[in-house]
Amino acid sequence: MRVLIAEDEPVSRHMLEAFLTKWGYEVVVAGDGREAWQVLQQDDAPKLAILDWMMPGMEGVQVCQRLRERADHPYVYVLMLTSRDRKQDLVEGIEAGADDYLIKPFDAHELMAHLHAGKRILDVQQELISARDALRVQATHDPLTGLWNHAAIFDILRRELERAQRQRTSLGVVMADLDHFKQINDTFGHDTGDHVLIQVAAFLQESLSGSAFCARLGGEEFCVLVSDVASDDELLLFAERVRRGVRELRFGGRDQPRVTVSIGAARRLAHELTAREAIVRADQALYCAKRDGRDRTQLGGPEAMAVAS
Ligand code: GH3
Ligand code: MG
Ligand code: MG
Ligand code: MG
Repeated sequence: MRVLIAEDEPVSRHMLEAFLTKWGYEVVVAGDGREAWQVLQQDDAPKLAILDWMMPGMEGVQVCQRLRERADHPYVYVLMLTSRDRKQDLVEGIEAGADDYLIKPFDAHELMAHLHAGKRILDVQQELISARDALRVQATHDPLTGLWNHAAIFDILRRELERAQRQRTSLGVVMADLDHFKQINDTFGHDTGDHVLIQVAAFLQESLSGSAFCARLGGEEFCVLVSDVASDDELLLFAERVRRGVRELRFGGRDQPRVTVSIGAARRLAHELTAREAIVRADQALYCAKRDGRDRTQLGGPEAMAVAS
């Protein structure tokens, strides 16, 4: 674990550094408050800081105050060192956001115990953050394929539409539904069906450029959002690449299943459609692709009725 030591007094600083290094901590040293603040602003800054109260330039309390004013940064646990033992000073330190304090001079065991307490709190906090991140992933991703889920892709769609509007670009909405998928389950079993869904999802993800998002809407239906699509032809080209790619996928096994996909795609020009309208338009095109024989791409929209198969 990395620990910042900010102490202007050289003897005290060296002593702290020697103890912490001996106890297995990785130490970052600052000779005054400004230097400490610079270290704490870096990416991957230490999460535990020992700050001397009295330092030239910027005092430990001020560093602490600045730390607590920042939003969206990992929490830094602050152990304040002070030689002032007046009650009012300690209150001021804690009010500034210090988590703990030690009054100088202190002995090594005391310091060690306080560091352990800090580390314990940081560990608990890390567990909470990991649990929160895991919940966030669960809430926004499909567990089988790892793609975005239905709710998440609608949020992304709204965000991307706003961005497209600002930048006056257009956005492509691609709906893809596997053909006769029920037969795959019926013929090869549900596990093979799952395997096919996972492989199709992986293929979709591979086909995407950096500015595309892919979701499993449910069952055997997928949605891809493609940002900055210059023309209907470009969108059709992308959709066709997906359709042909799915057709060529091989899933292993002796009587290996083959699968095709029907695609409906719509391009949303700036100011033209709401999120719902863009989805409906792509969905209607998908319906037409199914109706007209499956394994084909249909472009939706009043002006574009291109079809490929
Ligand atoms: P169409 O070409 O008209 O789309 O026919 P289809 O058989 O693909 O469509 P239908 O809606 O009749 O059936 C979809 C099937 O997808 C039925 C359901 O059992 C299967 N399915 C849905 N979710 C899963 C899943 O998570 N795993 C597996 N293995 N199958 C699933
Ligand atoms: Mg000092
Ligand atoms: Mg289907
Ligand atoms: Mg379906």
